[in-house]
Amino acid sequence: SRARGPMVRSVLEINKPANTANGAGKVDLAGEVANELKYRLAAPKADTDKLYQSVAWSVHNRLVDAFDKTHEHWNKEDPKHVYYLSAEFLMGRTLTNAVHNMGLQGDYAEALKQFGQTLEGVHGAETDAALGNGGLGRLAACFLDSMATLDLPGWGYGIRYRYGMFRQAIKDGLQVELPDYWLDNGNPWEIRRPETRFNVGFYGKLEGDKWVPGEEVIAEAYDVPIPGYGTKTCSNLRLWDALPLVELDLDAFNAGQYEKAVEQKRKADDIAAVLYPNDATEYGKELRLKQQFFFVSASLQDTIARYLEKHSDLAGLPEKACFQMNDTHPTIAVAELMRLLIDVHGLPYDKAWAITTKSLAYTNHTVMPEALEKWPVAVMQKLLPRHMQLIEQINDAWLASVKDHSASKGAQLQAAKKAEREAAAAAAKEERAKAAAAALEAATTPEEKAAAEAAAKKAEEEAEAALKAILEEDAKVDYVAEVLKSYSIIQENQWNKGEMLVNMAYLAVVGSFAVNGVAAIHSEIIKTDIFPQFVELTPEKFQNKTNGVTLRRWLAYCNPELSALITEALGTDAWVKDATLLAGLKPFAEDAAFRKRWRDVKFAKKAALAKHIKEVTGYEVSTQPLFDVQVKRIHEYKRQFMNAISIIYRYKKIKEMSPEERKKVVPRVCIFGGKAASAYYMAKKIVALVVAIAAKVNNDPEVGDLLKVVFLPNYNVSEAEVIIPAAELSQHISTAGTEASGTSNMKFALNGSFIIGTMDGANIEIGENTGFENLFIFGVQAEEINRLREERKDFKDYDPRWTEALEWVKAGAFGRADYFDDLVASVNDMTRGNDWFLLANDFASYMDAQDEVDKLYRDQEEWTRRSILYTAGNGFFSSDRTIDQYAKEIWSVQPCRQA
Ligand code: NBY
Repeated sequence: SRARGPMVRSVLEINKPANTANGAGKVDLAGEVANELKYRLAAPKADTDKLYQSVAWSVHNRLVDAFDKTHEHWNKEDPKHVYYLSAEFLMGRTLTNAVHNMGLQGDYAEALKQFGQTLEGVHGAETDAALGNGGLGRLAACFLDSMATLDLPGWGYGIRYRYGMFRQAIKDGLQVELPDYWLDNGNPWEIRRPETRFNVGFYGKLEGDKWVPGEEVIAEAYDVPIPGYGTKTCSNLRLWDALPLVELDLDAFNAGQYEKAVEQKRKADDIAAVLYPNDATEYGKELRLKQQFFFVSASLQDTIARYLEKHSDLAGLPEKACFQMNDTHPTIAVAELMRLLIDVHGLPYDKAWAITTKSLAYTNHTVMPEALEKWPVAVMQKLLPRHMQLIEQINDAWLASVKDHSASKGAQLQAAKKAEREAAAAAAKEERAKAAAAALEAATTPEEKAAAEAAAKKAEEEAEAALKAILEEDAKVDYVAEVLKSYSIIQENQWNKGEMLVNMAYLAVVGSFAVNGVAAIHSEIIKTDIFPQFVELTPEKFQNKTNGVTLRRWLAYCNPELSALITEALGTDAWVKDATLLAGLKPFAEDAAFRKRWRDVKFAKKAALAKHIKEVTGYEVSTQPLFDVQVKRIHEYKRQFMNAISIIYRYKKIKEMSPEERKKVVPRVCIFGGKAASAYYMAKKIVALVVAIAAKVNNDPEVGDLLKVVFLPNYNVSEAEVIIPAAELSQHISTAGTEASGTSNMKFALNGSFIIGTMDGANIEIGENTGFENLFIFGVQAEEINRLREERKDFKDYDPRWTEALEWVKAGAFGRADYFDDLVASVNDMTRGNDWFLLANDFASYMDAQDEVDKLYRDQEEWTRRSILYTAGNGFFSSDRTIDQYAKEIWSVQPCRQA
């Protein structure tokens, strides 16, 4: 846990009698905090930790009030709700956000004065709630904030993991993973609901259609109140904990079978124990499917139970509830909703299917084939036999419905193939005729002429026979069956013939009324590359909802200095709720005095980050250089390695320069952060390389402030809140077509940071909003990737800068040459690796873009002018806009606000 702060004041001085309300009917917050300190925590000393907890518990009370009023109102009005089903919610800290959203910052600041403390002072004592991996989980958290702010009746549903995302530390230059004990000091932000419990079954057998589970656990609800900004609305994130039906089997215990006595408890404990720390795949892991089914089943049972308190006919469910499935992780909901409607509530299959497909919607977050979940039928059959049976039934009905379409499409394909073969044959025939004529022409003797004629005739006969054979082979191909297969939810594993898999994305598409991608380019790619056959049938199902981020956390609260400046310039703080107002900053970009103040704020944020860097890494960095940041999960497709190689080249050049030349260098601090999945071999090597570069460069007296490299360990929401406001340049350099959207790019842009990036994900829309002339765009476009990957096998066109830097790593300039060998080979040795993500290919244009960055940074007035345009131009990326679109275009959910 965090370092303890200094002791503030003796509790005796502040422990006034606990009165809860003062004369004006206002709650006496200081008294309440003192009460929490004394009675809930029984704390003898008001140190920073204890004071944080006391304040948090006091805020908890305010949240409960707001929560109860909101739900009373919604209960009375009975509006349609959206339920955001997500295996991940990356909430970060709550105190500052809750206090500000509820407008209580002044009151709590006042209360804390009596303890000699400030809100900022206790903020750091809170542990992050890191129940997510990266962008997908954080998006879910931003969405909750916007839903509440827009007064939309909606809840999040997920799992109360006892251990969230692992804590990353660097030991001997390598990443090590430590467990995240986030619940150690209790959790003031949740309300346990022992009265809200549902049973969830697993395994067992089928007796006809009847499922007799072999194992059962209890799902128990914990509610996390979600206060909206500038509204009384306080919605809910309901997280499920897993409990055993029987905690202790006393008979077994008494018989001395101690393991067996607690077996049920251990099994239940496993379900809600850990978040899978992989942001790409967890192929085939039974416990993961167990987690998914566990929270989906509990959430659906809970919703149906609440629906039935007010309504009797489940046919009306789609008018009252919409379930948004966050990626494929909760898509077992398709089968579970069917099961609940048919097996538990006695509906016929067709009616159940109509309800299901009107209630579910699916968001896709990835095009990486390995990240589209496919569950082995064998695993599904064992863990969820009834669901497997239903999925087969769903698939059969689905395939029957596309039979006619497949027949005509198959016939078309067959005819097209035949025409293609015949056209090719005709062209070849023409070629042969020309060659034969030439041979005849060249023949001088009658013997030669005869031989030429015979050869031509033979070639002709052979070609005709070959065509006939090919056409016969083609005729044997069952095109109709091939087309039908392309629609099947159950398919053979292409890497492991014979193994059958359930394609969860296909199940989601078939079971949903809407499917969306998360940025414009991504929504197009899923239509052309991932689900083209489904688009043919129901184009209207496919939508785009470009991601957004909450401006409360990611601008107003993490950058109060910039916020104050914006509010002053615009003459209002209404931009916090209506981000389009940020456009009003544009004219200020032309105002030199304003630019100076803008720079001063950035400078202050850089100073705060420099201090943080010193505290956690020991490295001392100046606040003068350009702060260049790449923070995100470590992945080959995100290409941190390319960034690292460019830094190595920069370093090498600086060392080779004369003192005169060095004076012209634009100094940089290159900052990295991000976790590598524990089993991701290459990602871990990338972390190690960056750490090694930092160790060498930062201790090289020849380089001094011209270049510093920092790897900030344990990148998480709270780290991001310190890093993003301080960035001047941020890197979003994924291979075009691989990053679905990205959301940190939006946060950086809103905080006035430039973007160096590829034409990928939301970078493109940020370019459209900021003006592409203000971004540093490089690299190939998504449409070229397939061709280039084909050609990469004989790629030789290495930029000399690339080769020079890589040779240096290979030669051991950063130590561990053997350890880095596979990493280097992955991008630079076409026989071992194959540079799948095209680092070598894009390197030259990346370096050129970096030169442009340096050039512009030398002109601080122009740099600042454009930095202002980033903030002014990107109000579009508020998650309020995104959620408004979801509500109107997918959910059909209306605001329900208390007077
Ligand atoms: O979702 C991210 C995308 O990479 C990013 O481009 C996008 O902006 C963001 C929000 O739409 N995806 C992501 O974060 N995915 C995961 O974290 C994830 C986690 C687990 C698994 C797969 C993906 N899994 O299969 O276990």
